Amino acid sequence: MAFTFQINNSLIFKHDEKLLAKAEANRPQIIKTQHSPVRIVDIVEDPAWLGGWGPAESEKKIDDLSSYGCKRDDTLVLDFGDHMVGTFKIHIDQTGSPMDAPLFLRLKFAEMPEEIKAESGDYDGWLSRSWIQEEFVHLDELPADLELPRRYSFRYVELKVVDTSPKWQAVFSDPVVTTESSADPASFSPLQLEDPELQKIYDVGVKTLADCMQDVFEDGPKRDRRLWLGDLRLQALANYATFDRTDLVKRCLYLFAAMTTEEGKISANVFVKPKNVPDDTFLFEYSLFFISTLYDLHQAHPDLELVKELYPVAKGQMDITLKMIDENGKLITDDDYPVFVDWSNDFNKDTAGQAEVIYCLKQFIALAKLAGEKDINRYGEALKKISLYAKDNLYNSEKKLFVTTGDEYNLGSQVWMVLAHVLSDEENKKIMQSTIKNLFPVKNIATPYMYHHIVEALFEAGLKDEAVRLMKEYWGKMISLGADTFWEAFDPDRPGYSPYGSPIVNSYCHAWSCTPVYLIKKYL
Ligand code: RAM
Repeated sequence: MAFTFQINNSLIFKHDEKLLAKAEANRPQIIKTQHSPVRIVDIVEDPAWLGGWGPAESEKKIDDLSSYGCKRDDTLVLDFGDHMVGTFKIHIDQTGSPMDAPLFLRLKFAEMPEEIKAESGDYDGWLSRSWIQEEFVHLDELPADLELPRRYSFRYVELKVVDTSPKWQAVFSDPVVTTESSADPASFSPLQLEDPELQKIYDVGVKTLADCMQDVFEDGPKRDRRLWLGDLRLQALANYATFDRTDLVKRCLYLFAAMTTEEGKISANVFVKPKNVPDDTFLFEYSLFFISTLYDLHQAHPDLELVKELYPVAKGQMDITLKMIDENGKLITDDDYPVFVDWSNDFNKDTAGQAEVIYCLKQFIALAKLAGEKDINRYGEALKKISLYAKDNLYNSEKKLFVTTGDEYNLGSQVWMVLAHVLSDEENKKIMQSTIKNLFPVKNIATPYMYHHIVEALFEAGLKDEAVRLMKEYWGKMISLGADTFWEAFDPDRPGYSPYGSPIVNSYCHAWSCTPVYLIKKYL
């Protein structure tokens, strides 16, 4: 099983106050900016857009907003012109006869037009319906300034008058969004690329990252609005290529380091509001990516003191991982501590998991050297044994592919073995060529997270043209379907797919999809 709700509420977690204080000291300042809508739109059927619904300029004009009296069932959709993360307020008055009943109003916040069209009452997915960005409000007296207390993630706001009375109409004016982000656009100069398609992908990636940079690196500002370690690793890499807020990465690392289980296992995600709480959810490689994130930070901005400070946590996690390796060097996976790789559960992840251990163990050994680890040989020996197992037992040198349990040859295994550089550069190239021949086109993969790793493996194997092609096909297609920011889930063969049973709870600004900004800067 890759991803499902885990309930481990009998676990005891540490709360290292010293490390939590450091997390607090690195809390970023949130930059707030005010925005007004640029136009009023109608959401119309349009096959070019995701879900078949797109925005069309309305006959109603935004400058005349306060001249429209709205009665029962009237709607107005405000378009803010780009993706926003922030709070919303609007002034509401009435016109006509005296107000002889309250105003009953529904407000919907949508990242994509199709969310406006989806009826929340029809939602039947397995994630909480409380994520749907919809509010019902009664106002007994008008005029009033309606200031909603929650933060939303959206471009479009639909105001629907559920009811007034036959005697009077509601009138709206001064809608304002106050956006929130810890990313300062003035802090770096975006790359200027010759290829306009790549430029667009890069720009949308930067916007995606910025909107996920809040008090922590959130995975998605609409949902889940928290710090996931697998997402953090990619966000941090994209961050070094752009806004470069090292303090924010440090804050996130301190949070994970401070709240491991008693035995030292690192959670897949943490909550920071109203207080710091680790989630009782664990994903095998997300725990390990604490090591990667620390390693990558030190690569981007060498910080020996931080490495030494957090090394014991990295070591604790590595030791837990190495206990899952058998005497032959094979990773014995555990369904209660699933290897993630991708949301799909339709492929075996044992070999990809084995490669992820190698990938992280190499980084761990580099950190161990910096931290002056005395027992370093133990880790060197482990690396040898685990790599040897992969080469001798999992690699089919005729096919130039790695196999996994059940004699299965899948994409995840090849990609992670290449990223882990288990074989030589020359062989890596052959593996990815064989992957293209035998396992492409990519099918049934719906996470930009997995696509990121496929593209990166192509680059690492020296197949630049193929990497760029896939990046354009995948991220470029989201843009052609109307993306202002990149999505949490997208399967180009099934654009309407949601891993949750309904796209209404999908997140259309999701950090793990912002990585073209890193890939473009690093490899092109
Ligand atoms: C979802 C979120 C998150 C991801 C996990 C595994 O809940 O999208 O970003 O890391 O899955």
